[in-house]
Formats: sequence, C-alpha cells, structure tokens
Amino acid sequence: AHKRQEVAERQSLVPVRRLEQSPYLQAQPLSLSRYLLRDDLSGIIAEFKRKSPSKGVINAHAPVERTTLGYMQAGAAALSVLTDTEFFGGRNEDLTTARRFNFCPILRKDFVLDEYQILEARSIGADAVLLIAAALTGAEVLRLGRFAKSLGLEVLLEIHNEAELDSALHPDAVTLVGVNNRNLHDFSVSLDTSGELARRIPAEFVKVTESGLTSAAEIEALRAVGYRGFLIGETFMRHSRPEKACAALV
Ligand code: IGP
Repeated sequence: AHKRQEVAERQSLVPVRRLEQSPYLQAQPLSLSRYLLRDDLSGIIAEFKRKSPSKGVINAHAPVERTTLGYMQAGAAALSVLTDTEFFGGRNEDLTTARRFNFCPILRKDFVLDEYQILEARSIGADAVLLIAAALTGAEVLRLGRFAKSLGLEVLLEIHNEAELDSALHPDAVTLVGVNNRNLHDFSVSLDTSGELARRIPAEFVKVTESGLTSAAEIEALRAVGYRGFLIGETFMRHSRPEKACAALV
C-alpha cells in the first residue's frame, strides 16, 4: 500500500511523457540472461544495497560509482541496484549512476506493482526488472512481464516455493527465474531452497539463486544443479570496500 502511494506521488512529479523522453529509451538494453549464460563470465550479479529490513544498515558510506565499477572490474557479470528507499535506502539516481560507470546488464531491484515502474526502470537505464511472485497474482506477472518485454527489458521472476512457480511461470513474460533463499516471513536463509527447486524450473528459463551466498564453494555447488546466476548483496556490502570482497570471491 505504501509502495503504491509512493509510486503515485512520483508519477505526479514525473509523468509518463517525461519518462518517455529519457535518452535511455533510445538505447538497446543488454540481455541479462545472455550475460549470465556466457562461459567467459562468472554469473555473479553483484548487488548495491545500503540497508535491508533483515539486517538494518549494511553499508552507509560506499559510493555507488566506485563500488559498481569495482564489481564489474572484479568480474561480476551483471549488477543489481536497489532503488527502494523505505526498506533498502536506495534511489533511482543510484541506478543511473551505476549505468554511467558500467557497461554490463543492470537489474532494477524494487517492488514492482505497475507499468509506470517498468517504464521508469527503462528510463533510468535498467536492462532487467524483478517481479516478485509472492507480491503479484499470476495474471499480474503475465501483464507486467509482457509490458517489460515490449520495452526490451528482461524479467527475473522471484519465487520462494513451488506454488509460486506454478502460478506465475509464463514463458512469454519471464526469461529468468530467481529462487530466493531468504524466507520472507522470518528472514531465515537456506540454500536448500535453491537446491530443491532447481529441477522444478523448466530448462528454457535461466536459473538464478538469490540471497545468503557467501563462498565460491556454494556457488559451484549450485552451478552443478543448474544455476547460472548468483545474486549476492550482503556478503559484499558489509565490507567497507564491497568491490574487494567481490574480487576475492570471483
Ligand atoms: C541479495 P543477500 O543475502 O546476498 O544480501 O541477498 C538479494 O537476493 C536480496 O537483496 C533480495 C531482495 C529481493 C531485495 C532478493 N530478493 C527482493 C529486495 C527485494
């Protein structure tokens, strides 16, 4: 409900016709899925996240420019930038800053509820958007996913369990499926979630494992069961120089 209000307020300040004038709409977005499937890249999606509901402040000082450029130089295949302010301390400008300093795919991490936010993602320089199955109906995933696709953005559908997978997996709206290892109710993390759901996800979708990853050994174990994308935030961000933690893991 909060999110809807926040989006409505932004929309009255920055109407759709203004978003449509963004120079980023003239550029071709990069394909997150293709970058993750490249075998000369690491598959790591390195996240810029200042705080979270489960951990509070993780890193209040690392600058977006140095951190995201450092992530890419360290060998991250792609970036994830939180733009939600209330829970994650992010802003749209963070993503645009990351865009200016990088030439890899960027995932906009936010709670997407409507088309405006998807056009907004495109207008700030994102290449892909996250849709969270737990927060949307199957019909909404289909509608929003198709809209994203019409703008050239890829959709990463986030799931936590098989029921969400069954209700929201639309091949013409979704390109990547992300299994979130973090339980949204108690914030506990178990990589077994990814282990168990791997064989339920049809092969046409690129599999991404999200949250709680801390080591190269964990990444290799999940790669062996089919994951090609590894979304990592806190393990990097809790260091004063997150890009160095990324370099140490790649
Ligand atoms: C990263 P971690 O445990 O490495 O910091 O997790 C990412 O998976 C997490 O930030 C995330 C998230 C989300 C944040 C996953 N899904 C949805 C906001 C909204």
